[in-house]
Amino acid sequence: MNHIAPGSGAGTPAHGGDFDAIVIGAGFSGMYLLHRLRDQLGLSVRVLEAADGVGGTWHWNRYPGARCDSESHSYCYYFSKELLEEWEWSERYPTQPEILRYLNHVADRFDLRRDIALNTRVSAARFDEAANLWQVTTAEGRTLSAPFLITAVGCLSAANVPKIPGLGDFAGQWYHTGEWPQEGVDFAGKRVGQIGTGSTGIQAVPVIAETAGHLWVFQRTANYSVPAHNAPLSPEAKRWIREHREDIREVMTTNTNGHPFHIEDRSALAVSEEERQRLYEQAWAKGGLQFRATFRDLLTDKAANDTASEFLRAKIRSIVKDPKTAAILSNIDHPYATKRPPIDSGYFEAFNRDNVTLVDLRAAPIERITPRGIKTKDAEYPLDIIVFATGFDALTGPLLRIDVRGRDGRTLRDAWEAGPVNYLGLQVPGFPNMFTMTGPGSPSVLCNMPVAIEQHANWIADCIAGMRAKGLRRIEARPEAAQTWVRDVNAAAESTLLPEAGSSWYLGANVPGKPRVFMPYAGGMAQYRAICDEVARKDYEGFALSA
Ligand code: N01
Repeated sequence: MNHIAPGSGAGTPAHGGDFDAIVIGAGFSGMYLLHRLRDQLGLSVRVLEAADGVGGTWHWNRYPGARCDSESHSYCYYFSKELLEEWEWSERYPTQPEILRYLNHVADRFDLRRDIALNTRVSAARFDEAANLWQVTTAEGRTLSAPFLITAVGCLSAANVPKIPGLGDFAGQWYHTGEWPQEGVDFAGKRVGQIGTGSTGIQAVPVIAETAGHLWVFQRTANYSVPAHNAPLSPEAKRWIREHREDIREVMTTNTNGHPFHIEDRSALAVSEEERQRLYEQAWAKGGLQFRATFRDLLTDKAANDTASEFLRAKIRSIVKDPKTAAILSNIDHPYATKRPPIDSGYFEAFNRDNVTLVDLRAAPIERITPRGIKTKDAEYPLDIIVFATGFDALTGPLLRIDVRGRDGRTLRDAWEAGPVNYLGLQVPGFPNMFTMTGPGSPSVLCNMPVAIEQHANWIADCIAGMRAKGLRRIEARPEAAQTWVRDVNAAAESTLLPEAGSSWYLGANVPGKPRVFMPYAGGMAQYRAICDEVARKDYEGFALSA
């Protein structure tokens, strides 16, 4: 069956387009949107997906050690009671293969595949104002149309391979973690160089080290990490999760971060030194992202944050046996959690292995890649394989690599030249009927993603349903509402320590030439949800609606 063509029996919708809605991307976002729009609103929908399978992030990120840093019972859909009841996670943090199995199960369970066109990369999308239709063009040159376009392209899906001179001459193999070959990579006995020590790199190092002949880890910015303490879920844990689903959902949907825990309502500075250390040790022993929640002011008060940062630096020094390596790993230039805090399974311990060496790029930057390996200012490292754990052109990158044109042919690249401008992270002025799922300006990456995704998909679906009920055909963010929102997004970031991490991808700092703007909304998911609900209640205040 040709999944690009309208489904049989669909007929031509009254608006003249091929479908009622086109969704770009079949990850967590696109799949839930399809279910919401098709099965609950009765719309004809086509999802266009570049990969040869569903899963988005979890299709592409197959690098060694890939697993989610959210706990499994929170990293899933909550919209369906039946789905929740029939799926059981096996470990505290789900591996990439297990998440991909889950998403494939969802695709089958809700019969989604028949409306998903795989191997279909969208290259351009243009709004035809007279027809009130988005014309969406694929890389193969086919064009489809629909009044609504929803981008569900992911926040971290445009791989960032740094332009290091000489890469084309490298005689070995190289891979980016976010575009990992499906057949895997054999590191056995190989000389491997890994560039990057973010969440991905920190997951990959201990696993690559298990089989590599030697692994050189090229570190530019040192990073904190807290142990994940992953383990299989015990029968008791599984039962507890089963019996507390509603409580878990309640916590996840009412707190600031979408995770199944609350941030403790106490200041790090209001307890004695002894008590503080006891609480940090307790959080360290528990492990995971919850470490951030030990005190309420870790992200708002530098002095409070210093106590956590110093605790974690001391942990690195106590784990890593070679004092020089420990010093480079713990020489961290930003407050804890102002970059996305990684969690790990034996990352710092890996540097105690004979076959792992840390290379300090702050002391001797990479000059070029040679046919033999990586050359820094000090030395050349002969390598068989280079792993780029160098992250992504986050949030705006996945949207801007599509040639999106709104009213009057204006490009999104133009509209966002100085950084993303939108209203609620949902719509860009000048781009009517286009919604951006978990785009910049929404909590997205600062929230447990499935929670952010369900909130956005529900809001968008309710909005479209409301429009149809009233016979409205067009919705567009007002420029003044977007300007105010951009100010609010900036103000929310400024009220935290988050902008203090100069090299953060939240700021776009990892991509040369990208505007330095704090992109996600840092005011918290609970507040954001309330704002979105209020806007809807006030007949979509800040949006222009027309028939
Ligand atoms: O990417 P990153 P990531 N030369 O941008 C370095 C999510 N995630 O893929 O900091 C040398 O964080 C760069 O150095 P610096 C999660 O949201 C989720 O690790 O720019 N080094 C940094 O060390 C995460 O935050 C899970 O100085 C260069 C690294 O590469 C996001 O994905 C798991 C360089 C990039 O770190 C991105 O994480 C994993 C250069 N030219 C990831 N360019 C889950 O659990 C870059 N670097 C769901």
